[in-house]
Amino acid sequence: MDLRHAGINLEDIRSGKKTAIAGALNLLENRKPDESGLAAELIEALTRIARPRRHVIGITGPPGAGKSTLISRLIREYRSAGHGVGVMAVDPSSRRSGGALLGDRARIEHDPGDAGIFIRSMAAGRHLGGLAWRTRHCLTLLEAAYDRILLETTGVGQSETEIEQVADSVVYVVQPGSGDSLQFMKAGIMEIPHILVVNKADLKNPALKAFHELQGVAGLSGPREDGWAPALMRVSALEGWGQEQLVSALEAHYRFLSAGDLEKRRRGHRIQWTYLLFLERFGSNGAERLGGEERIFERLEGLDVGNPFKALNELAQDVART
Ligand SMILES: Nc1nc2c(ncn2[C@@H]2O[C@H](COP(=O)(O)OP(=O)(O)O)[C@@H](O)[C@H]2O)c(=O)[nH]1
Ligand SMILES: [Mg+2]
Repeated sequence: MDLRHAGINLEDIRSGKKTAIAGALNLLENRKPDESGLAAELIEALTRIARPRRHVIGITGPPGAGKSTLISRLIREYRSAGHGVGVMAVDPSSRRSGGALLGDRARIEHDPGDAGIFIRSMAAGRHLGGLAWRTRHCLTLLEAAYDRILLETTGVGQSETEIEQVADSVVYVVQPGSGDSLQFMKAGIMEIPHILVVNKADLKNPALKAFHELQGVAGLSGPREDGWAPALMRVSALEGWGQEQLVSALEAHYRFLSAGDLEKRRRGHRIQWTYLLFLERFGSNGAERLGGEERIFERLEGLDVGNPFKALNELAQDVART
């Protein structure tokens, strides 16, 4: 079976036809990497037609910090600047109950009739373990159809480092009045976000306090290894102010990356992705047969990882030779 027979139309995907994108997403989400070559073929084709000026933006932070509300604001900013926007929201399966400061979960607001937006929610719980490569497959699809791609993940545990492995730029949304974020920052995650947003600045004092504390942490942690100076700002996603500043900071970071390490960073992401596919297919036994994680990454450094499935085949041959 080929893509056309599977009902996949690349032209329609590229031009943002929602039914075409939804169909391709279903194919990518439901197929395991070792099932037929169809998903591999689709990824290959999508990689070829990826938008050259695309920007993949990860938005993370604790539950209730206002990420979805902020994304609704970003969508409006990007749409009025003429960008197409693809959004993927990975929801943790268990909802933490609100409290006055948290409130209820907001939906991402958008005009469903707008052809320039696509929003997909994924429950993290349903896909335990497989989430990592599924996220990448779906992002690759959005990268073919839109030039601004937003990925919402909840910043608990592993997800900060995970988002670092898929996004060009990482935004951390701070929940004022919760010590959590600060603890995270102090624990060394400061290296991950390129932009720190204290949301709910309409709440005045708690937001100001969080802002000043973060300024302190940023001052202490010194310059980042990559030379980027993290941007720190206050916004109110609810009242709708500050998001222009966030967009400017994101554009500045994209220019910074484009002039430097963007391609290198994306290649690193694909190496990571190939490794995840490898683990899915061969498990930790397979990894041991090839001499362990570090050796596999060394091997991947030398391979063309433009299409992770092709690189995976190379590794599969290595395994067959052991
Ligand atoms: N006061 C205030 N509340 C906000 C703001 N942004 C979001 N909220 C509220 O915080 C709650 C959680 O927002 P949501 O966007 O779902 O947070 P997420 O879990 O990080 O995606 C909702 O009740 C929002 O209305 C803000 O800027 N100010
Ligand atoms: Mg949310």
